[in-house]
Amino acid sequence: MSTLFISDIHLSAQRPDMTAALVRFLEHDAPGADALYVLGDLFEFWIGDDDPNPLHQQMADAFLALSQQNVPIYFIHGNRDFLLGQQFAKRAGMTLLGDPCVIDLYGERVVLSHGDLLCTLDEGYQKFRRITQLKWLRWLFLRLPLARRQAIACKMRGQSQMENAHKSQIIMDVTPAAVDDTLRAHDCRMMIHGHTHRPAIHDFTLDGHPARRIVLGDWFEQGSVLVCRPGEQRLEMRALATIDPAAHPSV
Ligand code: OKV
Ligand code: MN
Repeated sequence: MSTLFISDIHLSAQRPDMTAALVRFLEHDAPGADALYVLGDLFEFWIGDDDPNPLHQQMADAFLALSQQNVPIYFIHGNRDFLLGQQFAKRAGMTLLGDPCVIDLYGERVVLSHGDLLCTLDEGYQKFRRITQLKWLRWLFLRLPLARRQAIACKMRGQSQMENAHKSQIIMDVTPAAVDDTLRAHDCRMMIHGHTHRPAIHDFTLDGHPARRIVLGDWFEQGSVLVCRPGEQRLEMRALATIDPAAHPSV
């Protein structure tokens, strides 16, 4: 009896080690779970479900195989893969959820989010989000030829990287008041999110009641998985590559 949560894998063709680690997780760790939740930024970028990137098909196959073993898979968009649509979700056997959303986790109300909405001090990012959330602009972007979308997206990523280099850690972390407000608004005492890449379990007090915020980690150095069982939540690590001794003979 366990429910699994992952986020911020940031899959791309540049990191086959992370792709391999996730596929291994989907094949060996996730079967038998009650559910798998992917809380955003599964992919490093996403410019439309019609992108013929072979990595997308590989991941759709891997997720679909898990869903066919009767593990329901839920996906919340991240700030990088917010354009991932119903077409890909269907191919991957995933159900798309809104951000934030509330689930019943073994009898406890838990609010799930990617976490970018909680970073209210990052004005540059929140402006980017407001613009790219505009329905008509998305509609327009998705109707551009793939090569145009690729060029625009590449330029936007380069620009964003330069901006983030000058932002402080505090600006890029969640605002405590936004966490409190979200918990209150959804009548929850527990939240699970990703985005900040600072895996931790934060226990605090909200309106006189014990509250818990669990932050998932990224998969750059090692895999990060939250394993939940009734009344228990554990953040676990997964090695990216198991070293094959045959490939590295000792002298
Ligand atoms: C994702 C981020 C690039 C951050 C563009 C409308 C517009 C969507 C888009 C293009 C970029 C996603 C889809 C990407 C996240 C970046 C840079 C910063 C902070 C438009 C709708 F405006 F051009 F019309 N995009 N891509 N960033 O490359 O995946 O999260 S992306
Ligand atoms: Mn993110």
